[in-house]
Amino acid sequence: MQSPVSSFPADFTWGVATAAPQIEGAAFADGKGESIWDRFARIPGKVHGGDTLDVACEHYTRFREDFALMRELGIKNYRLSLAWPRIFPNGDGALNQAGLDFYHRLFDAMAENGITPWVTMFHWDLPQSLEDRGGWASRVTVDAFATYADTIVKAFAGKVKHWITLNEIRCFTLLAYGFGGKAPGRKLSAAELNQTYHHALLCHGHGVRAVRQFGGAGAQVGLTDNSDICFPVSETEADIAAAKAWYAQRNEHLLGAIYGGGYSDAYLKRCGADAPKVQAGDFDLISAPTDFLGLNLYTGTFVRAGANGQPEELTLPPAYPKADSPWLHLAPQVMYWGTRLAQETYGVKAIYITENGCGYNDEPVVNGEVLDLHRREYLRNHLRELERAIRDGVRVRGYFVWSFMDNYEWEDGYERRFGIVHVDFTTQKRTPKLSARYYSQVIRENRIV
Ligand code: GCO
Repeated sequence: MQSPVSSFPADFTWGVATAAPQIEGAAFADGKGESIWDRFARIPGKVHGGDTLDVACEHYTRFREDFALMRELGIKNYRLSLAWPRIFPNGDGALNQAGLDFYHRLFDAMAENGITPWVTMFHWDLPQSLEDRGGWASRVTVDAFATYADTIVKAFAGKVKHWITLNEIRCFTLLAYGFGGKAPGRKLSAAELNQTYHHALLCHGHGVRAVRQFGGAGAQVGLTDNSDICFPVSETEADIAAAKAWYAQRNEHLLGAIYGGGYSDAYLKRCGADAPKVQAGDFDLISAPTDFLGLNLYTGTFVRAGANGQPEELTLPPAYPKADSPWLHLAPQVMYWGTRLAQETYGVKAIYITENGCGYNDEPVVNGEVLDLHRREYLRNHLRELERAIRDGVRVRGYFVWSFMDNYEWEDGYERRFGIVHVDFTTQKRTPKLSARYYSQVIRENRIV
């Protein structure tokens, strides 16, 4: 029986994603400055096995091989990030031309393989020199980012038309300066932490401004956010209303501020004396229109209408299925609700799933194969929910798998593998997994197979 022709829009963008610090290696080559993750990884106990970014996937020298493999797999869109410390070793001040030259080589090699770059300006690898001057708690970082953004957009405007300003503000602020589990591993006061969010929003605004000023005709720009996502326990009116209320409140300080043109009264009331300090003109920058919203969707929270009419979060039972990443509970409906709530709450013009995938301490290569059926099923089930959202009118324009290849999974080091391509970190041999072959077919047929 012919399977139902479920298909995605004809111009749907299929891609894969990585990030400079997680794959490049060459952590100190050709003038690159130290990043906060280079420093943090060397603090005993912070990263699994003491793994550092020094070698990673050696993408710095193996990028031509990697792009040839992407072409073989039929991948035509690639989300990567630029390493700020490779271009400004101290974050500001002297420019390192060798850093710009490396990324020119990268974009040229992508073009030779028919691959369109989608470039994230910042993916957590803050130059250590800026951290030494206050990091995200200091407005010095905002001024430095403005110059960095101008520099890279001017340099690459002829080769890059799709820009993402920042990757996951929560991860480099709340998790890094609040809980302290990510670099630089600090624990600031509530007021200081709220100020890091504001500085991040300002940098997002500078990224948008730089693309509008120097990006050239047809350039597009947006933020990639790991919004707090929830889904109604049952798809009843009451539970859906509870989910909408929960979602709006939990994202009020980031997406709410950007799309709302400022902090809501409710948020400012909740912050009280710890509210961010805002300067005149800040929100003209922060809330400038963007072309799309990037969403990194992995999992979410179950919410229902509580007895008192307030949203009630439900705690997952210990046996609830999850990947090897302890936070990654398997809930494919995150793709439906994560996109639908964003569109209904903020009216976003277009949505790209800039990351979706699963981390496992994967199986070894056996007879030249890695039968990651768990990852294949994850992709298939999540794409089904994404397709449902599109059918229901959500303006989803593309999807990027996290990740093209196994790489440095931050504090989980190299043990946790998210790639559809296996990397042997001893030999650097790449082996497409079963999930890569599956994804190739999805791209080729533009439908869930
Ligand atoms: C993130 C980052 C990626 C991670 C991936 C798996 O979303 O945390 O963008 O760098 O590696 O999401 O955790």
